[in-house]
This record gives sequence, C-alpha cells and structure tokens, in this order.
Amino acid sequence: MATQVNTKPEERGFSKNLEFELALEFLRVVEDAAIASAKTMGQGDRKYSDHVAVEAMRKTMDTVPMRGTIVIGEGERDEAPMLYIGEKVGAGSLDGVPFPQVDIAVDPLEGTNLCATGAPNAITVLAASERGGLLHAPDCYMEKLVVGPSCKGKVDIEAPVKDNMAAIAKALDRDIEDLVVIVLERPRHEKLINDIRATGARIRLISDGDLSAGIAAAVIGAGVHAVMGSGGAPEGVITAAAMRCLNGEIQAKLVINTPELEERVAKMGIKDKNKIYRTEDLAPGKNIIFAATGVTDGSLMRGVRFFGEGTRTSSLVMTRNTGKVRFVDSIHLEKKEDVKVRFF
Ligand code: VTB
Repeated sequence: MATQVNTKPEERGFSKNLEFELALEFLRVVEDAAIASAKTMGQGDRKYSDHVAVEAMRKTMDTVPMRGTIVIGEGERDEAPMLYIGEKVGAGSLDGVPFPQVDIAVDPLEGTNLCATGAPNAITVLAASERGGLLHAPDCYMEKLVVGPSCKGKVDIEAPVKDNMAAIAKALDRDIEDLVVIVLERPRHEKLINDIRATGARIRLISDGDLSAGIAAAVIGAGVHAVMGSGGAPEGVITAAAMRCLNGEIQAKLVINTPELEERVAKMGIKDKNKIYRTEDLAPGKNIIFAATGVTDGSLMRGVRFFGEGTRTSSLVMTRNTGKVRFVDSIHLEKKEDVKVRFF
C-alpha cells in the first residue's frame, strides 16, 4: 500500500512559525556576508567589498530552508547578476515537500564606503517576512524620519523641523538642547541641518549608513533621538522592519523628482507619489525577521575579527511576532586539528 505523503508544508511542521524556523538561519546569511566583506576592509574598493558580500549572501541564502523571493535587492534582473529583484532563493523543498514562502529585503553591505575605508558602522543586513510583508520600494531616495517608541505617533514628517524637535523633547521629557539627531552629511541636507541647529538640538553628521542610525534612534541608551533626511528607499524598508521589531517608528516619503522616476514608480503601481509611508506601510508583515552583522566596529555591533584560529562576529537578530532581540556573538572556527577556542 502506498504511504500517504503530506504535501502541505504546515502538515509537515514547516511554516508554523516562520520567525522561530528562520531567524537563526538568516543569521548565518548575514554572518557569512560580513566575514567576506570584512576581508576587504580598507582596500579602498567599495564595489569589490559589495560584490563579495553579495556573493557570500547569495550562496548561504540557498542553504536556508525556505522558498524565498528577493523583493529588495541589488537591482533589476538586467543590472544585477545576483540578489536581483524577483530572484528565487533558498533550499526550496525537502523530500518534495516545499518549504515556507518568504519575501526578503537585502542590503548585503550597508555602508560600502565605510567598509572600503575601514570606517565604523558598516553592516550586512536583511529583513524577511511572509509573502507580501515588505513593500517593493523603488530604488530612489526617500525622505525619512525615524524615532523610538516614546515619540511614536507624536512626530509628523510633513511638519516643520522645529515642531518635531519640540514634540520629541516633550515625549522624552527633556530640553531640545539635549537631543541628538543623526543626519547624513550631504549638500542636499543643508537646509535641514540649519533648521535643526536653529532649534538648539545637537547633530551627529554621518558619512553613510542611515539604517544602523535608525536602529540607534529606536532604542534607549544609544544617545540618539531621531534620524532625519533622505537616503535610500530600499534601506527605508529594512529600517521599517527593524522598527516593527523595536516598536519604533519610521515615516517616509519617496523623492520622485525626475520624469524617469515618475515613469518607473507609475509602472510599479505607485499611484500617489506624495504618499506618506508609515512603518506598517513599509513593512506590513505579521512575521518579521531582521538580521544584521557588524562588518567594521560600530555603535551597535562589533566588526568582524580575524584571529588565526577563527573569526568572530557580532550580530543582531530580531523578530517581531515572537518579540526577540538577540545579540549574537559567534566564533567561527578554522577547520584545524589543533584549533583552540578563546572565550575571553
Ligand atoms: C547612502 C548610504 C545610506 O543611502 O548615503 C545612501 O550611506 C544614499 O545617499 O546608508 P547618497 O546617494 O547621497 O550617498 C543609504 O544607503 C541608505 O539609506
């Protein structure tokens, strides 16, 4: 008699809890990408640093028990050989039974310049969710306002900077002068920087990496109270995924300022180019996994350290529904007979 094989993933136990099943799998993905790119630290070749991160991420991705689709990646299929939008990744199935479907947003190396110059805060990062859980954002600029839980619902990206600063100060029960806002140091932010300065607030200008800045703004104790200004829209979606896990808030607006961009977003089905996106618009998923590994030393995670006997990485893995924020310190041992493990 033929044995009955359950074909539904849930009957085989898959997909019961995406977050439990996949969070630590995605950890391997960001760790491997970080180790690969960290080897290029300071070489001055940002493209190469990015390339090795992409390759490593892509390779490890296929060992994850999932049927993944890249929704935010390195670009359209014709411009990116790996991790392009729409690419299918993951191990697919086991014994003919399909693994759960997930959508994935990747930024294999956030802060390519930071890695290429050995500057702090380069990370490898991704977010994953059930299908439809992450917005397919176009690769353009996005105005962003990121705050933590205390300020959630109390700021408005369309309001004058001084109003938002007053609201943040009130929510945090302190003076505006005590606040620190992170802004990407770019000519386009001249007015924004002047407006923040005029309120008396303090500013930390960064050369790159508004995604990890957003995480710092969402947690207590990092000494950062908001991130303002425009950066990449894809990273805005990944920031939103992090905000869902940290109970923070991102408000955002696409910067559509050329006819080509207008055409591109229209093609993507975006009807209102002035829409204000809230955290849940950017990352609506019920299950959300966020995973990042430090490439260079940063304020949230340490960079990759190579020590002959192995490699040490520090990562952040968060899940929304199951409410976990994990700092993972991993030692990846060399395959040597006499390998020694150092703890402290
Ligand atoms: C970068 C990068 C940011 O946006 O600046 C980019 O450092 C866009 O800005 O972290 P520029 O074109 O002015 O460099 C981010 O990638 C992400 O938002």
